[in-house]
Amino acid sequence: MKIPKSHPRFVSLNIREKIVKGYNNGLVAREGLLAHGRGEAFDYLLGEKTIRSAQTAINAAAVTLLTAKNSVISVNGNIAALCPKEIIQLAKITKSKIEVNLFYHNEDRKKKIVRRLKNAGAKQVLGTNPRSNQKLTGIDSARRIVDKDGIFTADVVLVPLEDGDRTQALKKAGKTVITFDLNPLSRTAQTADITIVDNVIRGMKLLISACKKGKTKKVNFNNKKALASAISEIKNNLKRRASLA
Ligand code: PTJ
Repeated sequence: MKIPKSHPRFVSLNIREKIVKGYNNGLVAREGLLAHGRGEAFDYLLGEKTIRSAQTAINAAAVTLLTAKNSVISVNGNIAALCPKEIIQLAKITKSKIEVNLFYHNEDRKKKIVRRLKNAGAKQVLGTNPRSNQKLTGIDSARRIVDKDGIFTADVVLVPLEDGDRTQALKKAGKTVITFDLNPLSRTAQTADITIVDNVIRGMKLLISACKKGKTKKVNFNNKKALASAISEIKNNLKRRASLA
């Protein structure tokens, strides 16, 4: 559907169209549509803007990625549909590997995601060679299968829009976990080392800009505090609306 520019919800509806197109092209799981809706609701409550604590998290994530020994960007269907070009750009700047890892396991969808990433400029995409399979412990879903040259041996993993179980499994395996999650209350948000409470559509571009600055000096970052700020932001937005109602 072509959204008229004059529509007051033009930006949000356009992002939604990207997910719907991704679903129609076989990249996004049906459940990915629901996950997106949940994200939309939280984005609405956050005021559909990058809040200050998210920018602080982005700066911390940039330093962490730039100083990692072996960083990996994990890609699922939603991310492949929303920001494939940004994934490639970020991987190049931070010398990260790219690995496709799906929650709703489906080989055909995986192939389509790999093709999408390669069309967007990726040279190598891990997670497709069964001979490289390794299992993460402490997780039952298909997501426990990871690439021995990728997530399995990574020190830093960027897992945008992740489920809580795998974030916990990655933490147990000793990885530093960075995530994008619009829901500051989710288990992933609460478990990761650095949670960027922002829409990936906005946040990924800002993360690329922060990485381009090339700063490698560790920044003081406390994830619990950043999450508390995000929750306060939501509370204040609601209070403001409630007082006008
Ligand atoms: O492609 P697959 O099979 O790997 O499946 C991907 C999904 C996203 C369906 C799967 O990982 C899943 O079910 O995720 P959850 O548990 O629903 O978590 C997704 C989280 O991402 C939720 O907390 C949403 O609020 C959040 N979210 C959704 N859209 C965005 C987002 N966060 C940032 N930016 C978004 N655009």
